[in-house]
Amino acid sequence: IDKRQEVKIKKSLIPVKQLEQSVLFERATISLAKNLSKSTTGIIAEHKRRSPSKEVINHKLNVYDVASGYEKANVCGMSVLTDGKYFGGSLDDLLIARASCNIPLLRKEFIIDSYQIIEAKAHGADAILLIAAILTKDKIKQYSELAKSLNLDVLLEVHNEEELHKSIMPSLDMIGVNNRNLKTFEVSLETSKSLSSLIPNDFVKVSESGISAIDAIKTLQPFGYKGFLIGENFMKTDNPGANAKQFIE
Ligand code: IGP
Repeated sequence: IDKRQEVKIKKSLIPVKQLEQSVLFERATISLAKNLSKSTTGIIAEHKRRSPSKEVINHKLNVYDVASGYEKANVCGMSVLTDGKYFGGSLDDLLIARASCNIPLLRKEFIIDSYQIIEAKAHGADAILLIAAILTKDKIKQYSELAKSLNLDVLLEVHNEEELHKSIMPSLDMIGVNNRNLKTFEVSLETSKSLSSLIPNDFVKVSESGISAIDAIKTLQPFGYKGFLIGENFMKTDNPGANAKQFIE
């Protein structure tokens, strides 16, 4: 090999037919939305190494330990960042999480193509995230209906009233309000509070980001929130599972 020559290995996509024939594609999924609606604490615990707002959250832990720790803590589900560019995650993380626990897994990704939904199922996901800020109403409908046909739950993420109004449709299971402003990265629980009454009761309400204390959950529950998506607060510690457990007991 000529060392001066930079060799770029492009990861080739697995054909859809092959994904559909994988063992995990046949797996019976577990409903994250149902788990949340039955729970009193409703924690969705995230695996996140880094983020655009924080270069190092945790680069030391392996996904196996994090996933089994979360399962032991009795969380309702786990969110696995598969985006590499901004969050340092991968589809391998999702596969390893699947092999490590039996709780519902959410594929946390910027979904902009139906391929990623089939890919999610074939890598062991139980639920997908759709982000209203980057999708048209038609795409939200198309992707959520595809997910439902594969028995995947859909969490639709909004930041404001406009995104919420364009998105409400029967093919969604959960509506998540992201407390983090995508432009400034600032977090405010007021976002969850102010949008709560606009979310119809047939969806499981989830509050996302910036939750760092049980008090925040207690504050948001009266607004109808059943799910709480927590990443950094757990991941910045050496033992995310043990930390999550403190939120539950
Ligand atoms: C978790 P936090 O502040 O607890 O680490 O946030 C989760 O809400 C956040 O990672 C997130 C996210 C997203 C990441 C919410 N929506 C969309 C990537 C893409």
